[in-house]
Amino acid sequence: MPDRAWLPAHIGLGSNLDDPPSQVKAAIERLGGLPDTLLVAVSPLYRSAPLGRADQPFYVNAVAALITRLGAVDLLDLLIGIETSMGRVRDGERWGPRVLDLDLLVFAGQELDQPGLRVPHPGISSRNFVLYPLRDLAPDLWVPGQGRVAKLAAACDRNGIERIS
Ligand code: A4P
Ligand code: MG
Repeated sequence: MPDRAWLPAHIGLGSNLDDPPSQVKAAIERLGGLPDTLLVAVSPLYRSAPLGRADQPFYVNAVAALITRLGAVDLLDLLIGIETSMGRVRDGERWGPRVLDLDLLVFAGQELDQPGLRVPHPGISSRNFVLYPLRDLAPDLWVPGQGRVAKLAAACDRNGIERIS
């Protein structure tokens, strides 16, 4: 059987508990250790106002670019494993505070909509904390069904975000 192809994937990282910059940096190291996967690039870190409940700390966000021979489902399973191993507790609250959130933003130009996995990640086009770091890495990336990253980033709200590294 031929080897599986290496495919590009972009991962969004977010944290707003327990020293968020350290959480994001530790998660980036874990991404670099995933099987059948190479970490290609990491964006600067951004500090961003919370989307969702306002009475939670600001977030630190970043984006990592990978190439991988894993499929999207296996990759997401491993991302959820990293979240859990780094102490993420799921209490059922959507958009609540978390030590680490890893979102599979874009995967090899694919559009997937299945239980537990939607790609591109549904929130991309309205979120500056995703689009700004993604633009730093891949301004020409095409987000299926939404458009080119640089154009999406230019169109989204500039408030509540600053680059911190
Ligand atoms: N899931 C489906 N598709 C994906 C995908 N492409 N990537 C499923 C990751 N997960 C995906 O996620 C719920 C379920 O989504 C998972 O079981 C997975 O199978 P979750 O992480 O448990 O819950 P959540 O993160 O609270 O919900 P959701 O809707 O994914 O929220 P988001 O979109 O991740 O937003 N404000 C700032 N400033 N910065 C942030 O990073 N993040 C959030 C969470 C809210 N506010 C924020 C930030
Ligand atoms: Mg999430």
